[in-house]
Parts: sequence; structure tokens; C-alpha cells
Amino acid sequence: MSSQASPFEDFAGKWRPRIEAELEGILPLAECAPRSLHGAMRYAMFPGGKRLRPVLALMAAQVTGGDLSAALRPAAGLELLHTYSLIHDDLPCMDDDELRRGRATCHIAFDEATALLAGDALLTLAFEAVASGGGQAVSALARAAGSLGMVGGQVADLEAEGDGQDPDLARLESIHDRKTGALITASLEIGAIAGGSSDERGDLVEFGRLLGRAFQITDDCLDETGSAEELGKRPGADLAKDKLTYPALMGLESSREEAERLSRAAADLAPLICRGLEGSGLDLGLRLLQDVASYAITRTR
Ligand code: GRG
Repeated sequence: MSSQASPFEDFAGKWRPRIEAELEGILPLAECAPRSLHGAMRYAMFPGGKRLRPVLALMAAQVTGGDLSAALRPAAGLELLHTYSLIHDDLPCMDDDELRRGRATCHIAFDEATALLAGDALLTLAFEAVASGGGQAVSALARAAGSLGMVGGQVADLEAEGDGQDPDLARLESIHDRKTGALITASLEIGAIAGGSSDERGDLVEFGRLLGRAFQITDDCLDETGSAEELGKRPGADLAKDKLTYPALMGLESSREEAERLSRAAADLAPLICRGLEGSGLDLGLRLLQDVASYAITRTR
């Protein structure tokens, strides 16, 4: 059902079924050998979570006046890569979690070796899917996911766990920007590229940086205030592991204020990002970007 209340939710609701169908078509069937591997890949992918990264990619194609159908396969590739990161993040050698998206994590439902390899296979498949958006899209993904991006952020996050160093905002921002922000920014970039935009994308990249930070601060806050039912994962895990988080550094109230400040700064960039649009396209683009900036800090899961 469409409502004027949330342009972002309307947009996401319209495109999620096409994202699901695209993922379904990309993944090998569970009956295809090796069945344990393909079963584990599908188990981690379906049912999914919010599908935020593919929705952001499609939104970026929309607000840069691009072709959303051309961006659909690369958008699905982003979700393959994101799901790999969740499988690996949950492993005993990383965050050692047993609950994800409301059910047993992949290594609990299967075994550790199968979960590790299912993550590897999703990571590899992600690049094949994003390659349909061209070489620039592949480069953007490689930069965001690699040692200078998400994997590097994960290493820094693990190293910061209870290491006895004084909490430090610059260190925390650097972890969040790489671990979470890099893939969120790449999702926007890849959607714009695959949709056919040849514009300079500085404003969109800055929007992604601000959105990614606001999204992760909210994640940190939800870990303290959310329930397992809402989140689909065990709350309180950050606290238990003595992780470096915003609430640990500055308390819940100041964390929320910082997320609001970042969300407003992101929303302020909407007119710059949409500058090539006019009429109803401009109106929709502005509302989408402003609404997703607000969604990043008001979400409950
Ligand atoms: C290479 C061995 C190896 C491991 C890498 C890269 C990595 C492990 C982990 C990535 C870091 C990570 C999981 C960051 C958390 C980002 C985050 C906020 C995840 C939750 O995203 P949502 O809320 O989840 O979009 P859903 O379930 O909705 O998709």
C-alpha cells in the first residue's frame, strides 16, 4: 500500500520484491552440488533483512536520473556482499553470535567450515553481479569491501575490544566509516554508476558518509535499547564484549544527538544531489533523500 508519509518506505516496498527475485535468480539452486554450500548460502540470504544496500543503490539511480532496471543486478550484488560480511562477522573467531535475522546464525545451522565457505562464495558471486554495472562499479565495490574499507574496519573493531586504551572519537569514527559506512557509500555510488550517471559524485559520497555514520550510531544505540525480537539478534553484545561504541564513549543521549546532527547534514545535501532533476522527479528525489536520512536514525531494527 502506498502512503505519502514515507517516500523511502514506499520506494523500498515497491522495489524489494524485484530485489528478492533478482537474488533468487542469481543464487544457484539448493539442489545444485555442493548442496550443503548452496543450502547455506540460501539459508543466509532468505528471508533477508531490510535489504537497505540494494534499496540505496536503486535510490541513487533514481535521484541521479538513471535507469533503475540497469542498476538492479549490481544492487542485488551489494546484498550478496553484505550477507557474506554478516556470516563471517557472526563466526566464533569474530563476534561469536548465535542469532541473526531472528534465527540461528549460519555456522550454528550448518557448521563453521560451511558458513565460512558460504561467505566466501557470496563474496565472489557479489563481484560477478556488480560487474554487470561496469568496471567503475567493480572498482568501487573492491575499494569499499577490502582492507582499506570494510575488512580493515572489522580488524580495527576487533583490535579495539577491551584493549584498555582510552575511548577516542576519531578512532571510533574511523572504525564505523570503514566497517559500515564504506559499503553504504559504495551502494549509492554503484547505483548511480550502473544507472548510467556520468556526473561527478562528490555530493553523493558525502551523503553516504553521513548516512553510514548516522546508521551505525543508531545501531550502537539499538544494541543497548532494542529487544532480540525487534532486532533479530542478541542485544547487549557490544557491552558484553567491551566494544568501542558511541554510547560507551558519550552516553545514549549525546549519541542520539550526534546521529540527528549527521542526519540533518545528510538531508541538507539533497538539493545538490538532485540538481539534474526537475518537476515531479526533483520532488520525489528530494523527498527520498531527506526521508532515508531520517529513517537511518528513527529505525527500530
Ligand atoms: C574477511 C574473515 C573475514 C571477515 C570479515 C567484513 C566483516 C567480516 C564484517 C563486516 C562488518 C559488519 C558486519 C559490520 C556491521 C554493519 C551492520 C550495521 C550490519 C547490519 O546491517 P543491517 O542493519 O542488517 O542492514 P540487515 O539484517 O537488515 O541486512
